[in-house]
Amino acid sequence: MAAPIKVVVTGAAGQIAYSLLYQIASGAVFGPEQPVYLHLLDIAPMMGVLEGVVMELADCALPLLAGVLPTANPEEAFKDVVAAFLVGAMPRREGMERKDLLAANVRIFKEQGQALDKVARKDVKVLVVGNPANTNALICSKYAPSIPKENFTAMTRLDQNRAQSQLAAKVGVPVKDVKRVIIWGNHSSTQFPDASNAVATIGGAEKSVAQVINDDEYMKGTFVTTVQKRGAAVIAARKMSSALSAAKAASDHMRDWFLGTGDRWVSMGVVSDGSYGAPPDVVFSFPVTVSNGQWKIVQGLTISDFARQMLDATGKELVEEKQEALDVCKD
Ligand code: NAX
Repeated sequence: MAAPIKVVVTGAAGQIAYSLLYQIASGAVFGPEQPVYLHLLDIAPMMGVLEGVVMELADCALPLLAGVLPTANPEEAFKDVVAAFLVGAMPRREGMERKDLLAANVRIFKEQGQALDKVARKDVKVLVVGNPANTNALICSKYAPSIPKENFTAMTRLDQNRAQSQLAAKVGVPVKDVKRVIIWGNHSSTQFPDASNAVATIGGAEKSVAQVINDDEYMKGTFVTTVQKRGAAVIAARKMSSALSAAKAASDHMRDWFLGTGDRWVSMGVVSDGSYGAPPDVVFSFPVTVSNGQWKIVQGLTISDFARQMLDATGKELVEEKQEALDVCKD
């Protein structure tokens, strides 16, 4: 069996981590042959709760779990990790807008960027889940200049999974049979869930989802708004934000980044190079493929006038968020 790898989860006493830790420690992310040593970071007042999580992990008797380090010290938490799940942040509550969260959370990611820069491996792969995820990932990267910016990503996989599931239900096929759904832009209500390239396997043949559904109003209207507002719908129903599905999406994202996608497209927030007219130097969600641990933006897709408007709107929001975040960091 391989030597254990060190993996950090921040916000380890929180609700997403409660589902995520089991997935990592049971082999769902790094594979069934890869032991993991878990570093669990949370804030000092949560150390008692975190102790309970550590007890439960022990009680799971997981063969791949080589050890656990609970800590409130970012430098201890980030030391020598190959993968970082940055989940810890203040969650959005019912009726709260993302902008309210930005100031509070951006400071956390500035500090964590600085700590990563100091003690993490230079090849660490960082996934930011804590909101506003795209802008937090950008700030984290900016404060960790010794780590390549390609190593900082933000999670839009939950949005992709939500979109895929909506289309599968609409077309009437299992979710695994829907492919090439794209989330563009920000993980926020301006995100653009784009089904124009999506295909579904129906009766053994791949068909265009747009042609099968044949309802432009659904594709540009109901589908888009349902995915954009799904997080708010879960909060309204559960009185808490998405956790089980968020943890699953984080696992999917990191697994695909480490183990590759083949020719499957997945959506990831990555530092924009200006592809598809997106603003450069913001963390923008694109369709990517991954091989040998490196993601690559899928190129050559046609952008309709409708898509152009949607991409521009979400890009504009990211540029504004970036400016707000940089102003907060100056204080
Ligand atoms: P919880 O409030 O249950 O847990 C957050 C944990 O983070 C708490 O234990 C808290 O003490 C800890 N924390 C706060 N500051 C910290 C710091 N400086 N260092 C380490 N830990 C710290 O929230 P949860 O439901 O787990 O959500 C976590 C984050 O994920 C939130 O920001 C939430 O908005 C975000 N989400 C992002 C999603 C995405 O698709 N990108 C979807 C789900 C979720 O809404």
